[in-house]
Amino acid sequence: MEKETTKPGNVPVASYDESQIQVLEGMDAIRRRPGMYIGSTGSRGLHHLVVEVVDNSVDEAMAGACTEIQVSIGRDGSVTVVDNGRGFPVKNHPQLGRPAVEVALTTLHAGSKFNAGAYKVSGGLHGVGVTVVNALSEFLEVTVRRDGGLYQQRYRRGVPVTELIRLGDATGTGTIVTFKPDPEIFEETEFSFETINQRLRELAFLNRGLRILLTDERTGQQVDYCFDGGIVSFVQFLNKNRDPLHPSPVYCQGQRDQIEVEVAFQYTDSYNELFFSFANTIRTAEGGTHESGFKTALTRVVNDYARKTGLIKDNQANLTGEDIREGLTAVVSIRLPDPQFEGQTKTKLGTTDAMGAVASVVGEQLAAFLEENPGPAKKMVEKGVLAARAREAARQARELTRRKNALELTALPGKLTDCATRDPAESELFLVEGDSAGGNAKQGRDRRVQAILPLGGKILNVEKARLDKILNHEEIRAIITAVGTGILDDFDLDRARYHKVIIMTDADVDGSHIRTLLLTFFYRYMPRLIEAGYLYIAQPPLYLLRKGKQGHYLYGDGDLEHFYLRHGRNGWTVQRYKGLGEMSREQLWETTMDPDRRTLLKVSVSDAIQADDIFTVLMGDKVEPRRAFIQSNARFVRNLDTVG
Ligand code: 0RA
Repeated sequence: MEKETTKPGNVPVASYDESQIQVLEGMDAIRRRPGMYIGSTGSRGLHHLVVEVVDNSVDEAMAGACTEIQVSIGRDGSVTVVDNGRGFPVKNHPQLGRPAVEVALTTLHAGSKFNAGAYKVSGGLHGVGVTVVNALSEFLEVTVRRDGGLYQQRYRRGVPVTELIRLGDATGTGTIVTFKPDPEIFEETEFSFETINQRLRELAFLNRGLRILLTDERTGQQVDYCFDGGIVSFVQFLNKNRDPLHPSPVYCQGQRDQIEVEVAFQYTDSYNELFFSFANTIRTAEGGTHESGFKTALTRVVNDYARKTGLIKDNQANLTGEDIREGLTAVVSIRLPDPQFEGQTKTKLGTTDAMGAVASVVGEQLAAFLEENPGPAKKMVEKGVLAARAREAARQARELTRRKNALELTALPGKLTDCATRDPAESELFLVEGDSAGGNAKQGRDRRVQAILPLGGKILNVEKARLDKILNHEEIRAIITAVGTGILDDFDLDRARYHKVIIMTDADVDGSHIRTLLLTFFYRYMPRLIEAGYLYIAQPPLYLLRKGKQGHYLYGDGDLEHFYLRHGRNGWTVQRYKGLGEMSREQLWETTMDPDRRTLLKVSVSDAIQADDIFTVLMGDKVEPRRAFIQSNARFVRNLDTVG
């Protein structure tokens, strides 16, 4: 890099040619290693570009300078983001002699904002800024209304192809960015309405009163968000398929030093905890200090209240945090300058002061709320007391699920036919529907690396049961012991006995029901097993076609039609497999179990809210949403985001 001369009286030395060379080099660096800046060049990285651009507009909203953001997905594969913020500055950068907007879009770490101290999304977690979007776009066009004019500039793969042109006069301020991700860089260039929609909805909840519109010009689909209730609306939205224990969410809000704190929560009759936390609107999936601050304050204040009112007696132990959070849906959102992110995925807030700030705001305001609202207060405490009782009952059952020493190896379920190897990395556990299919699988398997656990009886619906009942259920206990990791807080991925746990059920209604029950169980009790990529769904064939010595398996629903179109019906006989039990052990091996020939779907949960919705609706108490959901049940596995 050329050094700038900053001695007083000196004219900046960088000529246009020089800075252009630097831009070319900078863009080239980003394009050569895109993964370093956006994580991946698949669908995730592609959508990351949209987030980067929108975050700049959200920063304007957080600065109080923007009230509306419009996003549209174009038919040509582009995305346009329009805001009514202050607009990118257009005046020449004092040292570089180029328009500030051009500098911001062509220089890494130019820091799109020069105003220190403001709460920022951009430059936060992702932090790569709009320069990276520019570099990775076939074209990008920025249009600015500012200083009484309308300005525009175009770039190709990050390099300016026009000057910043003043198109004419304009009133007001704002920015429009249109970009088209470069197919030379991205393997996947098709935007998902749902993915963008989810993030924009979340942003609208987190920025009370900010209007966010999304239009998909490919389909005409459109949404328009503006939540005057902010995160209170967020909690109500999360609870839309649950039954709340008190009419409206509790809301606490305040500021301690530089940290703004907002918390909203509401109890429901479910047994799950649903918790979302954010720092500067960035989702902190791994939690952190703000989450700890909330949990500590909640536990302390609820226990204090319960003692004071006699709901727990002097000789009784305090409720634990886990007890108190049963059925809790909560959103914690804080804003702070310069947040520190830690953890494996950099989604854990590390800023120490956030703990005290949240604990102080919640401690003070929740205590007041409980005093003033004895009805809801009693419901919250009673829920915790019931959870505590269930926990006590569960304790013994739970001990059984721990596998810490060799002795407990003998406690492996009797129905498990284990594999020979003791190396989890190459071990696979098949959870097989039905004893007869289990028998075939046992005989057909590769006994060195494949273990079989047949599931005979009914699988319990974990969505409708407390922990003690779940842990007393034979099939579930067998699964927990076989997998070896433990569950919930006892979960330890390092104890996994298999790095592939494969659900193998019939391709019929019962089979899909059992699969859903199992997925629900894993999602609620071993979510990190899913995150680790250890959970799979086997794909048994639906049809066997035969003609003389030829045989052909078909796996998809539409495949039969497709096959006939290609080969004609002539002489082929069709056998439809209704269940795994109808296949011989050789057939089961060659179609579904043989690592060299099978297809497995890996289960992944890309969106926690959507996954929660699916399980609450499918497995919960409310009938009407379930009926509506099942009508579009074909989308189920796709919604779970299973990938091949
Ligand atoms: C730099 C400084 C200022 C605003 C922006 C950039 C800005 C960037 C984007 C990107 C999309 N929308 C945007 N809106 C604003 C602040 C300028 C001032 O203080 O007036």
